[in-house]
Amino acid sequence: MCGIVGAVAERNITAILVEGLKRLEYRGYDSAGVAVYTNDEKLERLRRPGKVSELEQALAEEALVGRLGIAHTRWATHGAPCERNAHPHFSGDLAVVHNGIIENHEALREQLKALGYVFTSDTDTEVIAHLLNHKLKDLRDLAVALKATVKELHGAYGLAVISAQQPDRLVAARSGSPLVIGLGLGENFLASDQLALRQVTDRFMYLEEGDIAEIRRDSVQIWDVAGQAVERQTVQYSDGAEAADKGEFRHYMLKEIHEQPSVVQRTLEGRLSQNQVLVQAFGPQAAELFAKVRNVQIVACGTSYHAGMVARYWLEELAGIPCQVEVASEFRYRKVVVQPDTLFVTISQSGETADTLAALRNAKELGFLASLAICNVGISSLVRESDLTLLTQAGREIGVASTKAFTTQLVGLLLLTLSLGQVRGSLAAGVEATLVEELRRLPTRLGEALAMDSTVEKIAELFAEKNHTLFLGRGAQFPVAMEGALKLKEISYIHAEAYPAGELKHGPLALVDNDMPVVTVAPNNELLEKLKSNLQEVRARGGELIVFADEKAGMTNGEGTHVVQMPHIHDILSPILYTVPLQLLSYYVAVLKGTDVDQPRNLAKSVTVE
Ligand code: HGA
Repeated sequence: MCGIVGAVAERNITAILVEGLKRLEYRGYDSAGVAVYTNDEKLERLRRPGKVSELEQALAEEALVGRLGIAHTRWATHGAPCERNAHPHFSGDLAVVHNGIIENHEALREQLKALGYVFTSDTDTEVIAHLLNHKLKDLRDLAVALKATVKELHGAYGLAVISAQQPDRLVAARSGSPLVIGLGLGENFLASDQLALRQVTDRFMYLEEGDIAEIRRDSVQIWDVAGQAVERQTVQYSDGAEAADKGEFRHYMLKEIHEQPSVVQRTLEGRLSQNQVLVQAFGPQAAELFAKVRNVQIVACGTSYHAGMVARYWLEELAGIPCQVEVASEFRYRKVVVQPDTLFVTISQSGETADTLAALRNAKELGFLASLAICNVGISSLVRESDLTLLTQAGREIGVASTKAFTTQLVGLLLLTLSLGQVRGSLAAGVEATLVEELRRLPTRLGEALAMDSTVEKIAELFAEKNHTLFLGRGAQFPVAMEGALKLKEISYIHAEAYPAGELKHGPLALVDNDMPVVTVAPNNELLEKLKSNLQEVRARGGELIVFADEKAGMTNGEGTHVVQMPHIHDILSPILYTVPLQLLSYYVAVLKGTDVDQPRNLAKSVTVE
């Protein structure tokens, strides 16, 4: 996703802007640009496709020196990645950088053309520049004109604007795409992520949804969505409060489990409109390609494979698209028959997973319609080599056992499902709007699930002396059970197996006795009654049950049955929520067993060998 950096100061700000862009490089981008109000009192810009280092090289040859500027790394959604489409976009003597998607850009473009504006890019962003320019003619003040402009924008945006007419300020607007103001002494900054500004300040003010800000060298003024002047709290970071710090947590894994509400929120940012998923979030070609998709083939390894298995239930149920999921190490060596118009989807945290990458390379020879990577690292091989990308925003994951990467992958896959359903017209009316609303509430639900931390810690004691465990789930909870079993194996070294609950009597029931705890996830769906019968089968054989059940499922503690009540959630999103207690369970069992939680034996974080 793209990055924004801005500065208003007494000193030359170009190097600060470039350094800020470099710090955002890890998010992935395809071009970079900077606009500066120079000491010659002119608004000038430089843009380059490719890396920030290429922009830096261009600046070394053609210096832009000034005290006010904005800069951007673009990840194209509208228009190819090239210099002409790179930000900043100009209209007269104002410059705009934008993160997000303007859905009504076509209608606005027509209106603005009729007013005589000439477009020089294919981006949705350029309409913002011209619309603002138009509003400024009457309204004169940059912040006032920006307020009027955003009223006409549908979609998601984080915006930064400068103008040669008012060169003492930069103005910004946030809706669906984050922005933070960095506070300095006699200078102030703006960025889409505070990481970009850590070299110049440790004091930050986060803009809230709908906020407009006017940032001058020695003042910051903010108006909320209703146009009221507001104060936003200043947050000070002490040194060492970086992502690579465990903070208050004993292990990275626990910290990363607890980060899930915020990283899920970040993964959604800029990708939802009022009631729809913004399809272009997958890339400029996404809408056109998605319209042709008739099948989906997902290929991944380990935890990412489990995410793919959940997605299969979603894609077939919601989008009506047949979907196959396979582990990459099998897929790459198999003679595969490819159905016409199949989208090839890879999932990988690092984007360097050797088997997944090899499968993608093979797939290019096999006649797939297009390839899509769901990945956490924007500069990875998988992203570079795929036609379309959705970057999860999990941030750096240090614990070897994946947690926040998994839940953000699930969010990405649900966005994919809704996008495919939307473009192909196969989603039932109202379903997308409901699920978009539920996705917005998901970070809060995840917070509620995390509040059960100490309950799960107690339950973990049941496992301390055990050597084997069964995980059961039905429907989309079956892959969740698989992921729960994998987590327990990875970090506690307890043997764990996952089964679809209906398979119990076809074999694994023979293993059940009072030495084999059985873990089950039980959302309140149409499979609940069937699941309850399966649990009776376990109890009848003396098996101890640990059930994570919807608060409305009517399940209570009994002899040998430990029920943990989960907050109620829409059935489609339940795999994401029910993952959390299983992560906590494996974590606390591992702590009790005294294993090396963050670096379990024999495992590596990024599996770059076959
Ligand atoms: N829609 C704009 C900005 C894209 C963006 O936010 N990417 O993450 C464009 O295509 O230029």
